[in-house]
Amino acid sequence: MACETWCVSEREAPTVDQAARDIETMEVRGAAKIARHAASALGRLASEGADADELREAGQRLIATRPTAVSLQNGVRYVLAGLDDGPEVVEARSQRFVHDALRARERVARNGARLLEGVDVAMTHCHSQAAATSLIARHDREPFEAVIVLETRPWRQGLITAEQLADAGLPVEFMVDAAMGRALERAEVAIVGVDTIAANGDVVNKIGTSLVSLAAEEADVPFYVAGESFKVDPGSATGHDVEIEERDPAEVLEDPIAGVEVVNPVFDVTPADRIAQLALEAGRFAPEEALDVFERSWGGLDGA
Ligand code: RI2
Repeated sequence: MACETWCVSEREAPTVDQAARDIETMEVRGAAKIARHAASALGRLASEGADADELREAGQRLIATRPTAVSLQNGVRYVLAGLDDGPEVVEARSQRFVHDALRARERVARNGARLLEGVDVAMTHCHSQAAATSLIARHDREPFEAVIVLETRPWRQGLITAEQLADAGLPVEFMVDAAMGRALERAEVAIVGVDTIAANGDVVNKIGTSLVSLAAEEADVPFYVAGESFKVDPGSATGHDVEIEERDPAEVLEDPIAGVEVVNPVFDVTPADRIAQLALEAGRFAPEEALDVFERSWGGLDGA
């Protein structure tokens, strides 16, 4: 399978072991990209003649790599829904998932850009392709005066966003996370991506997102979320039902200090009532509508 179908890099689709390592180490990261990477690996395994048990086991191995982003589970489930029909169908579903996921991302960017119409200064947190491409699409039509990017400890994914936006010609200001209140004295909107949307519309995203939404509420600034609807988890009634991944303390503090326990939760929950609107591939919605959109767009996920 070549890059145009899965588009993580110029390489061939990864083996399951390689994909699992890439995702665990965050070599490949971002909720949508990890889903495409896992789906591609399953497609490759199917093309190599694996049987149903091997494919099921590979799916479990891939899902276990990162527990929070439901996109990963949804991608794997979508592909493996073809198991009873044989490996050719599994391979075809892998290609279809990657294709549809990439098309969804383009549509999210168009809808995200619409949310940002008329805004001079926007702000974002972490690195989300859905949020970044929304900002770029909006800037292409109507240039921003500034886009403020928060650093996003501990991995500093804000740097990836800053570079991506600057490469696309956007005027970027880079600030540490603790400056978010100050940034919101100028920013007219905040827009972020999402790892998981709960059934009630709560959003689980990179640690610090909930604080951004709270600061935005305090500053009377609309808080928007952009993402593909395969990030909806119908099994989580609220965001607090979603498992929050805790990663290696060394990501926060390289040299341990005796008597100090470092805790590294990497996601948090933003309640639906703090989210002005969601940009999904099907349009712009209230957060509570996301479950319906998921069922309409990815209904085959369960049954097939
Ligand atoms: P896209 C990322 O998680 C961030 O939390 C980001 O907002 C979210 O995935 C969605 O990213 P991580 O993999 O799918 O950096 O929009 O932990 O690219």
